Amino acid sequence: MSDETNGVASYMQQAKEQALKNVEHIAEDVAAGTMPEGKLFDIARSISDKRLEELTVDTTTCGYCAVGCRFDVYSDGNEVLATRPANPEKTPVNGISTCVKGKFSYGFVNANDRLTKPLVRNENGEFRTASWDEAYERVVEGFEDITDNYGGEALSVIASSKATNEENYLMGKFARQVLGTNTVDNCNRLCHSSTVTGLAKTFGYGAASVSIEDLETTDCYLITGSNTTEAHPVIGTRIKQNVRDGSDLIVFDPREVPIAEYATQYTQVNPGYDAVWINGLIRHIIENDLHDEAFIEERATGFEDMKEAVQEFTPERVEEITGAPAAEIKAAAETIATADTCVFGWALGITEHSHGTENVTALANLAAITGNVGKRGAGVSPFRGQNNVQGGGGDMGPLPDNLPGYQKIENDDVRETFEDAWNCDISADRGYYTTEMFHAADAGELRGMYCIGENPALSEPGKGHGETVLENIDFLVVQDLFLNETAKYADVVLPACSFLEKEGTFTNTDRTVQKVNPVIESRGDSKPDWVILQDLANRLGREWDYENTAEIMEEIRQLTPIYGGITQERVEREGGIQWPCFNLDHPGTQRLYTEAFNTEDGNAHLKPIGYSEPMETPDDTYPLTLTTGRVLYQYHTGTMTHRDEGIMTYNSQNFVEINPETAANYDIADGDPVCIESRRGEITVPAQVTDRVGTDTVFVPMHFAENAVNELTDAERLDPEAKTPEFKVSAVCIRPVESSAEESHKTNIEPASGDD
Ligand SMILES: Nc1nc2c(c(=O)[nH]1)N[C@H]1C(S)=C(S)[C@@H](COP(=O)(O)OP(=O)(O)OC[C@H]3O[C@@H](n4cnc5c(=O)[nH]c(N)nc54)[C@H](O)[C@@H]3O)O[C@H]1N2
Ligand SMILES: Nc1nc2c(c(=O)[nH]1)N[C@H]1C(S)=C(S)[C@@H](COP(=O)(O)OP(=O)(O)OC[C@H]3O[C@@H](n4cnc5c(=O)[nH]c(N)nc54)[C@H](O)[C@@H]3O)O[C@H]1N2
Ligand code: SF4
Ligand SMILES: [Mo]
Repeated sequence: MSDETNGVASYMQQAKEQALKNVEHIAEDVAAGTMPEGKLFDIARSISDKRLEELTVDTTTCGYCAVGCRFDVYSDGNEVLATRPANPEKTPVNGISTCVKGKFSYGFVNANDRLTKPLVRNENGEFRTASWDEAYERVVEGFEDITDNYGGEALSVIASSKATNEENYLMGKFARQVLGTNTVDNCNRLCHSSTVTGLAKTFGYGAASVSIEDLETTDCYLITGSNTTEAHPVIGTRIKQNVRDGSDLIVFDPREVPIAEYATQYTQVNPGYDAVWINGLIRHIIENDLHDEAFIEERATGFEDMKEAVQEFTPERVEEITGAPAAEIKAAAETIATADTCVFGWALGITEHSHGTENVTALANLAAITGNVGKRGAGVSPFRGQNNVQGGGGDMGPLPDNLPGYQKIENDDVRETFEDAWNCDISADRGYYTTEMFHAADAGELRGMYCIGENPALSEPGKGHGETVLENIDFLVVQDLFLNETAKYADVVLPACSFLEKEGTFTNTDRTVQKVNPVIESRGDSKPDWVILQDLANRLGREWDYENTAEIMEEIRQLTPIYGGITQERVEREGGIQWPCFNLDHPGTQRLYTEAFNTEDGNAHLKPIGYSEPMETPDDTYPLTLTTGRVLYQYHTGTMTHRDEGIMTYNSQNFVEINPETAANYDIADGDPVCIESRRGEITVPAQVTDRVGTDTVFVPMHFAENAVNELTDAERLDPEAKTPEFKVSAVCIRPVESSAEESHKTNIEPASGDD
């Protein structure tokens, strides 16, 4: 074995020992306790098979979630052989930590079915491989056909939050300049768009105000609707360490997710009533004079109206509606209001609702009235989702209503700036949001779609509806690593490079822009997204001549004030820069709102939030509430993680979490197949009987194409402002598969007693 191989093996051994002592975090637990040992030593062995001089080591940023871990990747140019902690100066967010996905989940890179050549349909409607030339010609014909007959506005682009900032900037530019449409959106719509709308109108920026440092040092956390240890593992670790050192952790969640096990207070709530209990906390704080009067006086407007709106939410009423005991409402309110500093952390349990914007606004109200914004250890911390949804999905402006840097499309000066820079007309009317695109296509208003690095056939609500639309749309181009479920409906499929094969930047959940570097060669004939976009733009009559992604970042910098000081060279040199960074001498902004909020008058705008409930509530026929989400080992629609053998050893099939009492009532045992039915459809999956969920709630993950949970969710129920779907609430009934639907409805009305 070479020294290098010994080094890797010994690192793996250290990780294992460390985890066995149970002092680090879940990722190490996984590395030691649950990853197949063979896998670890495969890596060591595969390195020993190589000659040391054939190996390369590069630092890059993880392409899974928005924590933004950086690490060194060892490769032979072809395969990812191992990842190891990088020089801490280059890893401002994660230090030496990573989770199981960043560490191991690279089986997808060289999967046999990785797309390596473009595909087009033959005369029989089947895919055949094609040259890039032919594929580009087909795309040009398809887009031009629609533009000629219906105008550019009949075309749409779904941009990819997996891709880099530079690529997403070009996706927005391509939609507006090349196709002539404002209908360009991305997965933020299914995710945190209600965070963006809620925070933009209260504090100004649709982003976390805090830094990782605040998350490590605060005296108190309110974490709600975030399965932090599974979805943002490295942040979960930081929180657990700080709690171990004495800070308070309050968790409100319908499921007792792993972070709740570390909580100083865990309160189980019914899904869909968050604004109610948050208002309850606010009321109790004001009632007991625990609010920060000086902060409100100096830095906020709207306090009186907001105070008036929360009056109805007495602890007793909150208990009745949400299931959270009145005493726990009071206790949480008092802990938060008396802590020196508090961080409010949330994710999709707050946002994926028909009133997600109201939930977020209520949280912003709570943060402001307790004076917990704009100081060290305090602030709002939405944990963003995809690796680059903050940057690529938001900051870069592939959005129907915003140009880069959240500059509003309806603002004449903004449009003029971009019309001059891009030499095109831009309509002042916003385009369709992703969730609206599918309805617009249904109505014949959208005729073509260019879907880049997203899998809406599985990830959009109401799977059946989404698939029908994709099947019927006149022209669909899919640009991806794989022939995913969406690509199956495409007219042309273009093979893209993954983050491991290209250069650019990602922006993580605390606004840190970090460098992405190619660590292996591109697969087959695949190309980076920015190269494909440039080739197509030029074939469609534009003159793009970017030689590299640094040049694209330079254009972004000129047009986007919050990125005004960001260059790739600076990002690489400084390890990471947090926006806003207004010019080349600006150091970046670790913490937002220290002096003023980003509103016209510089104040936080408190908003009155009244009663809200889900658009679909349980009834006799559908008596349970289904909530959906994630597990640690899997990622989204599985395109990447399902191709990793090690990952699949641990979690390879769908399941439904059912409370033991509920399971007993329906005569369901652990592992039994259970049919779950909603007004949209039904799926059958094995039961996982667990008291993690309450008796009226069931949970199914979103990661599996077979028996996909989005058969059950609804494309119609959307947040009125953000248009986020109500993924976290659907009324369902369940039955063991043997019984018929009719019997089950009977059972649901009068569940069999558990004592039988
Ligand atoms: N392993 C893994 N990590 C990921 C991803 C992945 O697919 N796999 N995806 C990434 C992406 S894009 C995103 S957006 C994030 C998502 O990160 P999370 O939002 O943490 O992930 P979810 O599993 O959707 O978890 C939602 C949480 O909300 C709770 N919840 C459900 N309904 C309600 C409710 O009505 N109210 C409240 N208060 N809570 C509720 C659930 O019990 C769960 O704890 O994860 C990112 N990280
Ligand atoms: N029921 C339910 N549904 C949900 C959710 C939920 O909680 N419950 N969550 C929603 C949320 S928050 C999200 S973010 C969405 C996620 O939904 P999607 O974004 O549709 O899911 P992914 O599986 O991440 O799809 C990303 C695609 O990009 C490809 N890809 C990866 N890297 C690149 C690249 O560099 N370039 C290109 N061109 N392609 C690339 C992958 O192969 C994959 O096909 O799902 C949403 N759907
Ligand atoms: S926590 Fe997120 S960014 Fe870090 S290694 Fe895991 S998936 Fe990657
Ligand atoms: Mo997401």
